Amino acid sequence: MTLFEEFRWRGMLNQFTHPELEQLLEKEPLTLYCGFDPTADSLHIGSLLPIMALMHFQRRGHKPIALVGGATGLIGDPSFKAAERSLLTKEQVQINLDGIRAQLERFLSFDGANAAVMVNNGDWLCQFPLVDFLRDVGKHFSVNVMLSRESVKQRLHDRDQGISYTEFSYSLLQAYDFLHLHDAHGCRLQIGGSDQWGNIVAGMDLTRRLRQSETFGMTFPLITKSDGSKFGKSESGNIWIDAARTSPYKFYQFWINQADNDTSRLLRYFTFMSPEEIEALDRELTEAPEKRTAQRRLAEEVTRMVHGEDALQNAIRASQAMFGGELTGLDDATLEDVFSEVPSAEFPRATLSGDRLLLDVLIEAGVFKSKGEARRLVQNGGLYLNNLRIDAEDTRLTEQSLCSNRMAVVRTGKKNYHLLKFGE
Ligand code: 383
Repeated sequence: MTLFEEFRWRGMLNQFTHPELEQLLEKEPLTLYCGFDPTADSLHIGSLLPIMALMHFQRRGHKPIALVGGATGLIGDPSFKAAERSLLTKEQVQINLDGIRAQLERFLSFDGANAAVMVNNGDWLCQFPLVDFLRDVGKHFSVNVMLSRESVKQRLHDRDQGISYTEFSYSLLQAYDFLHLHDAHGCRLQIGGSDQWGNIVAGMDLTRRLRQSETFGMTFPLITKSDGSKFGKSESGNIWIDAARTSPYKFYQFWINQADNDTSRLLRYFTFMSPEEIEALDRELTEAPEKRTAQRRLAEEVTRMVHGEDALQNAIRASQAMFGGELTGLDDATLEDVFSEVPSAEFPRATLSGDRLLLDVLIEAGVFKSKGEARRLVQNGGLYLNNLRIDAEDTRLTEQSLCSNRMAVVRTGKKNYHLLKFGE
């Protein structure tokens, strides 16, 4: 299977500039790039598909360049954006850049024959003399062509929004990057989401004009939410790569909760599993959807790739916590995360001294209205502390009642949870 065939099978191919690219990629190693603007201090899963693509290229022996937009991040790409963005401060762009650079490094290999390269377009754009730029670069762009680009159409027709000269110039900067990487690294292909088509073609045109050199472009579909909308970095509901923004548990939950009819597509996009394996999971999805085998596998693969094996195992255990699973070994933060939606109550640490009856504390916490109600539940075997059944009505709370540093999890019946938190 050629790389193109694989991309096609995975549904990752949107548009490409030259049909001969398919054969070229089988013949010789090619240097290619994809750019990421530091508009936030973390990437989100909207950027994960181009990252997967870079990884596919690298696995096949091609050389990927990941570009971070230290310069373009100061301007803001208007492509398919409904409104002008507010400028980020230079300090913020630097912070964001450090964040996403560290994330990108995790996905690519920086040694070996086709080692990946990380570059920052601030290194060549920020010192570019303005008049030289207008003479040497700007002269090759037709405003007429730029005005006809699909990616800015909405902004030109919508008088309320409009577009500043700053954002309108963006595609010149990205176009110059392609030329620069062509010269400095022999880069011949730029990839990106379908929103990047106009910017990619602009760079190819510039390189053709100034170097008489043919370069290539390829785009991938934009990831859409189940309601059809785009995953943008500044829109709410983003799933971030940064564990501090989206915990590995929430990340894992996001994937495991995918609808049956989205899962086949997501397995193809976001895992490196073989067609045989994925087609076997497709069959599971139609024959035994209630098992959710495909979703579980999807969640495992992506969480492992993004957060590593330990975080994955923690997320799996955390996910079982809600279903009566073992709770020991989960830390305070994870428990807080898992039980963020259940009622909770806070008590001083002294409550664990051994003087207090569990049932009294649970009445105080609002779990039970009366002692009678509490006793009946214990007699019926329906009260659990840390998912272990409580058999004795006179059980006392002690330090051993905790399942992490300061939490205890109470369950009444099959799945009614309460979280008890104790002072440090
Ligand atoms: C900057 C300078 C270049 C080449 C590319 C860029 C960034 C590009 C852009 N990309 C998006 C971003 O950074 O704005 N102008 O948020 C997103 N990408 C990738 C992919 C995507 C695009 O980072 O479609 C989704 O993730 O291309 O929206 O020389």
